[in-house]
Amino acid sequence: MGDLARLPLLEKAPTTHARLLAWVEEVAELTQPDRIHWVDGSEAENKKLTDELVAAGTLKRLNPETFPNSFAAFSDPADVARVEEQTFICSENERDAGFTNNWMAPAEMKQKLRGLFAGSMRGRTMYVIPFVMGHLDAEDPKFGVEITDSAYVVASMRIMARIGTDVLDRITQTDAFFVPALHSLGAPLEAGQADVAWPCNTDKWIVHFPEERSIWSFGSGYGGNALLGKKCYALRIASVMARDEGWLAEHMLILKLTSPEQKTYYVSAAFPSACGKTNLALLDPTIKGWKVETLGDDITWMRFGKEGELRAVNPEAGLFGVAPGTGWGTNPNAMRAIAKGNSIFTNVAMTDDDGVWWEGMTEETPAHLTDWRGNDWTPESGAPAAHPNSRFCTPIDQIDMLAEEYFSPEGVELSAILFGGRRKTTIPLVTEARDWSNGIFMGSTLSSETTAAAAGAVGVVRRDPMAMLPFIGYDAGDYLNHWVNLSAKANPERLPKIFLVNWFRRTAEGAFAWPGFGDNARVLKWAIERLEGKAEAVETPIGFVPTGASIDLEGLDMTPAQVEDAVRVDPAEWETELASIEEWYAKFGGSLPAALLAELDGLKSRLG
Ligand code: GTP
Ligand code: SPV
Ligand code: MN
Repeated sequence: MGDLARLPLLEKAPTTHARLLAWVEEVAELTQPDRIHWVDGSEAENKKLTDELVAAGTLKRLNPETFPNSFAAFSDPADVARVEEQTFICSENERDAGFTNNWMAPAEMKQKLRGLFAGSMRGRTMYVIPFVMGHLDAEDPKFGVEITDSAYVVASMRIMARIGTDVLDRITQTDAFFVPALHSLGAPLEAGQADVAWPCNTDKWIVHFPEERSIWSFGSGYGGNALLGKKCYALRIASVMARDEGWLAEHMLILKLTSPEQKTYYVSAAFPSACGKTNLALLDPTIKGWKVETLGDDITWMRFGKEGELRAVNPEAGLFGVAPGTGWGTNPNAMRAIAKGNSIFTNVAMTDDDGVWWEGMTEETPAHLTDWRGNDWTPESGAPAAHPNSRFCTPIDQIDMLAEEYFSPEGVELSAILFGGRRKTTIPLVTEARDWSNGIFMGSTLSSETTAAAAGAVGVVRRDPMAMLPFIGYDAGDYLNHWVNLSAKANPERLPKIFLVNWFRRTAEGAFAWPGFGDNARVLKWAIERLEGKAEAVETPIGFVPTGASIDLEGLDMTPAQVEDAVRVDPAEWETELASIEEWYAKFGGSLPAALLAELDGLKSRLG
């Protein structure tokens, strides 16, 4: 430790890990914080931090009777979502970032970032958060350390990931590799300068160095930009690790389904941001005898096991869910988890008794609220009271229907994978892929209307391969090749069946063609019955869709003819779709796997 005496800030460091100490020292020298705090993850520490955040005006304490130990935060109105335009993959070679990512040469980017981070923590505390994505007892635990100058980030990371002393001790004892994840709000405080409730910078940079496996995030306090264990590590950096190590890091939920015969099935599903993962993961089935439990709602790490089975784990410890649309009617399991407290809400509306509210939470709209911008709000106000991308951040173990397998580092064997998007037309409610390769094709051509989860236009249809468009940490063609090549490790008998779903199709009158939410259990039931060879289907050029009678409609005000409408494959719509898929595939410039090009040819000839 001799050398460290140079830097009094590091004298009390609770680790002897040389690389970690050197990095913390280097960052402190660059960013010039007033203090360094090593986060232990304890309750006492969390209380102190949240008390300080309340005093600073960043957090509002909610009514302890209705929302115990819970807080609301309100962001700068220009810092409400992920910023894809400012997200970079800085691989050594531009080719390795691929056409779906922004790229800049690493040396040039580092220089730019060093300029931005220089002195960026002045007047603030620099927090050092040791964390692990996945289980501490995993065979090969994936460690990270986030340095941040935001206590809101510390409090949120404590919910979303396993953090603190246990993790740091393991990093130290095993001299482990960790991903250095550096975050600054980019809002230094000069002597005497008053702070604001939500410090941030108009200049935002979310940068990944895949070869170095490091992350630099500047200027934003919003979840996906600032909680670096989540999208930056567990998807972008992890997807690169997964490419190199032979596994998959995916934007997927995991659920467990138990049939009336007490058979269990594990299903994962990839939908783009704000397209229904959390809601499906926490599904409350409307059909008798079927039970759903959850394992994860946003990120899944998958690998083929010793017997060629596909195993999945959730690397996260919390939910960072879209608030609007989450209600007692649509998602009671999420509501019950939230009601237990220990949550942080961001950009929701406040009720007059210090509770929170958002569109869709209750059937009745309160007569008066304070909206997410702090203004008086009534139902006549016109604009939504909560921001469309407002979020709840809640510990996953507060979910009553959490499957016990969540706690097992070995993960669960998947029986089915769903790919899904938000499309008003064209894409049927559900389509079963012809086989595994056809399923990968469905994933690779997945499309969805954009949502408020990312800054930019909403409602524009874009291709979003495996719902990973904003999260693939390398070349998208290489990523699809990786999916295809990994299949060689599979036991063909145990490959999951793949389905394409669309809860968002509209009728000619513009209404949702399918009720969604708890009724999605009826689609899951059909999928499971297909695995068991029990349910009927009709072959179409794009795959197998249910017959009107094969979907269980008991207790639902819907006819088999309406189901047929919801799964209709319209030749004119598919002519347009095929052209759009060909345009999409052309962007890969020859780097697509032959198996997927063959799938495209097959689709073309079947469509005639
Ligand atoms: P991220 O956390 O951004 O990755 O989103 P997500 O994929 O987990 O989406 P989430 O489940 O939070 O749903 C997003 C929005 O879609 C919410 O407003 C939901 O109410 C709505 N939604 C979810 N499932 C359904 C459904 O089956 N039908 C309809 N109509 N809307 C749904
Ligand atoms: C998403 O946008 O897909 C999210 C929210 O899950 S964030 O963590 O902000 O990316
Ligand atoms: Mn997500």
